Amino acid sequence: MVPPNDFKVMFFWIILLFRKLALSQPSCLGSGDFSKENKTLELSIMGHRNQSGHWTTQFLLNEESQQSHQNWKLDLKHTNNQYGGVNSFHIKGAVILPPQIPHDYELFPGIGYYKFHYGSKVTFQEASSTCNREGGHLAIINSLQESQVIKNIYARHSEAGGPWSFIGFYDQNKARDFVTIYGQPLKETGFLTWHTGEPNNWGGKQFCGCVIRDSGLLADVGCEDKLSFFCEYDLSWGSLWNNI
Ligand SMILES: [Ca+2]
Repeated sequence: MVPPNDFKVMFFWIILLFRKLALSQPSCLGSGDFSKENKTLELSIMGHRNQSGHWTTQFLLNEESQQSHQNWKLDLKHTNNQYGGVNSFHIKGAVILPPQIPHDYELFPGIGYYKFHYGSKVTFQEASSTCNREGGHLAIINSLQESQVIKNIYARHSEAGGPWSFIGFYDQNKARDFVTIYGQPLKETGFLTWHTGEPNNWGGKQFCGCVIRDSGLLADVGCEDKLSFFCEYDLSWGSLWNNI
């Protein structure tokens, strides 16, 4: 069948195929740590206009891996803009598969899973990498309740843990604008209570974040200091959306 002259069909497709996809850690921390797994991603997009003049764009995402797909999360956002006489329709989406829950993280219902690394002292980057290897991330405090959890865990190991422990925020631009390891301004996390006199940028080189044992409150410390640290396995992983 020959389509009529005014019936134009456009067809295009894109397939993106990644094998042994490397899942990077937050780029804001430099090279970070990489975990490798066999994973295949396919994305196909097809657009056409039918005989009644309706444009249809269909897209299909297929993801295969050995990872469990339980508790996956789908986020879709769309916008419709007009600028300079050009109309644009924009769709942004994310499929989030949480890592396996680390077996040695302690659950505090409604708040999160945590592990306190108090036995060995490492730098901020090493602490972040260790948390990532375990399937978690450096802890981010989002509420007073969560700060109390951190403080209570700390109290169990107060001597071994030392007076300061890294958590997941830092001075991104060395301009006193602290953000989480995911780039969220610290003032938007839901908990921003500094220890008395902090942040003081002692010695002019305190660009990473910590929690203080005795108060459970926040302070700045040197990124190359060697400290204990708190890892967290987030219940929602909702903050990952900010990376899209
Ligand atoms: Ca300080």
